[in-house]
Amino acid sequence: MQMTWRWYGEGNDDITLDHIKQIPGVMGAVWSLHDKVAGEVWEMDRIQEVADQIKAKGLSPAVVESVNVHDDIKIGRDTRDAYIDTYIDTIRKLSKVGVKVICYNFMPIFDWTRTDLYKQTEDGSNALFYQKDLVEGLTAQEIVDRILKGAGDKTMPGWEPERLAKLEELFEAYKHVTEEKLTENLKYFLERIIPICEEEEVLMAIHPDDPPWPIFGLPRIVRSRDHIRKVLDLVDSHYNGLTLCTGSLGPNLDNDIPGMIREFGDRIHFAHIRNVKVMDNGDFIESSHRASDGNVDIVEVVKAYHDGGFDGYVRPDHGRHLWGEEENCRPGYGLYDRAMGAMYILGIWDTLERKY
Ligand SMILES: [Mn+2]
Repeated sequence: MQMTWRWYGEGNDDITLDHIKQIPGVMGAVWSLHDKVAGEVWEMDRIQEVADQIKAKGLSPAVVESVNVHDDIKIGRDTRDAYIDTYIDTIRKLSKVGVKVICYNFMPIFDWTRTDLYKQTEDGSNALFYQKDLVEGLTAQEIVDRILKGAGDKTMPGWEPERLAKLEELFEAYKHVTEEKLTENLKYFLERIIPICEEEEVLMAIHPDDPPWPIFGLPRIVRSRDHIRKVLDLVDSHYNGLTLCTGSLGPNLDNDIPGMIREFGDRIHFAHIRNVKVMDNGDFIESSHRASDGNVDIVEVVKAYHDGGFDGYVRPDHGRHLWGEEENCRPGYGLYDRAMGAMYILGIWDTLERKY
């Protein structure tokens, strides 16, 4: 298991590469060109610049999260081929600087969705929260306004104001995109990019839908064991793989996450590990990584990876905001709780490594 840390880039993240280096066990920075919207060309000099910054600190730039997929590809419009060509161009360029894994998602319109970005908890910390009846009661526009307002001046991947300004238009375009159609469009995309990934030795790792159920009538196709099996079978290549995110799959208590880790094994190229506490009414909050603090048994998760000899990349996904850091950090991406999460994961792993 190779521990990494998501980094938003120079001047775009209060947590610097120097901070990241001091977290025990972290060997890589998970990065992206965060100013790029889906479908935009990634210039080689910009890619080189960030990869060099990361390497200069002795860290690996092997994982990129994300290269976002343009809506036209997900909708299946005629214009998709040109956007796929651009995607392929980015894969080839990333390969040149040592990128081994690209994390992406195939969620229509919305990326991760929450109702509160800084929900107060009993111990005084705060965390990302999802109130089920609120999502069911509000319009998509109201949720967008709520999230963008909560984020203040911070940009958030998946929540680009420029794109979401055209919400009505986007919903109209997705009107006829059923779960089957979205799956077909993913297959079309994968059939074109996976041969290039094989050539360039870049592993694709699709991220599950968050939360793991359809919202606002939009289809979601990566949210259970059966969905994931289907996606991996669309193109049966090692390069068509998975980012297994325990926090995204976790709010559906029917998802047997350690079971999925054992089943999907070497098709998991990137492990996102975090915990969620699910309430009786279906609401959930992001909790500390500790197994007893939430509904995801993180000890079992790490043991499943260990039993399978997992040598891929992992990161503590989100964390709570502690000790006032929410003033300066992106929602879910504070320093303290994620650093403790990394240590908790490594603590379990190191214990399993011992032969008592
Ligand atoms: Mn995740």
